[in-house]
Amino acid sequence: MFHNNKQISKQLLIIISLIIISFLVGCGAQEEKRSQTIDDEGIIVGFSQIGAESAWRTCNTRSVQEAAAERGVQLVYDNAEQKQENQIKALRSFIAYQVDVIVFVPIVTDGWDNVLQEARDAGIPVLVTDRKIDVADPSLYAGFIGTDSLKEGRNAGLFLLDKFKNERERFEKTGDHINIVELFGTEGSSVALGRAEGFREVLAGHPEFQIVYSKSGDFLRSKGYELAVEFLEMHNDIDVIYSHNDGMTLGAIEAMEERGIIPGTDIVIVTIDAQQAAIDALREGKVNCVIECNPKTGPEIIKLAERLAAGESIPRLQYVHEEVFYETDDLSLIEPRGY
Ligand code: GZL
Ligand code: ZN
Repeated sequence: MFHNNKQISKQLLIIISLIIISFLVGCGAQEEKRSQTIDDEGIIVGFSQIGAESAWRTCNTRSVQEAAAERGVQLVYDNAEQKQENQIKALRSFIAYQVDVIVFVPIVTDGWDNVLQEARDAGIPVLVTDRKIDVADPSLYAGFIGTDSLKEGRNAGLFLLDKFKNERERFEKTGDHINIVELFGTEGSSVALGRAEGFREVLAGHPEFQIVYSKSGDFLRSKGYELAVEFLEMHNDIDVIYSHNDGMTLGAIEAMEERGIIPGTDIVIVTIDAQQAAIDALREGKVNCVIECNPKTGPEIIKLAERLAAGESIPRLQYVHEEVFYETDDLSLIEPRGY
């Protein structure tokens, strides 16, 4: 009897171990299949976008979405509706979801250290795009790709130096300044800070220029209109409007025209982004200089994300190509802008 029992338990042991082995092998195969399907389906990228505050922004979002679709990259997109706390929540959800790469447009420069530390602890590389960040440990993100806002600001200043090159003597005789209004972008954003800094740097050696009004319109057309109503009440001797984006410029033009002020003639206007409506205004003589800020960075961004997902390193700092359009150019040569 005992012998039989022993025999049965031996057979039973063999059967159970066969079941366990087949399960493990199956599971392994299962594991293999799952990683196979991820490879087939492409990498997963968490994309945290600021919002949809301007034509530039919506074009930038479209560019990333289209590039991801073309490359078979799964994009988990979040629109933060202009709130940093929403971006931080989005990054945390990407970490929980274990995306392969995080791509984000930091609305402002500060406040990202903790969440980027969490991404690093989770082993998820981070690509910063469009706007820059200030973090104590720069190794918390892999690199930046975007536009050079300092250069955009300098180009705005250089245009004014040329436009008003004969005004220096008048100023020295009469002390009568060239009065500038600045429509500032989002407070604390690297692009507004860069555009302001580059502009002031170029005008520094030219006391004939003075900035008599500078306020944030948050890159919004509606706020550009409101600020124009205010500064046109406050000043009747404005010579220039320097606007950090076309959206705010278009709002200001509306307020000027309501008051019979001729944009581009009574007041010189320099604006940044180069969305179609600004090029149209340049052609109509309503603005005098349009500085391009290139939103179509999607293909570059996705390629960099794929390199990060493959464990490669990427350039720390990458600027995309940008033009400047002047009233004196042959404006018929400008291609349709697509935003
Ligand atoms: C610039 C980008 C700015 C645009 C605005 O790189 O961050 O934000 O100039 C947009 O139109 O809202
Ligand atoms: Zn000068």
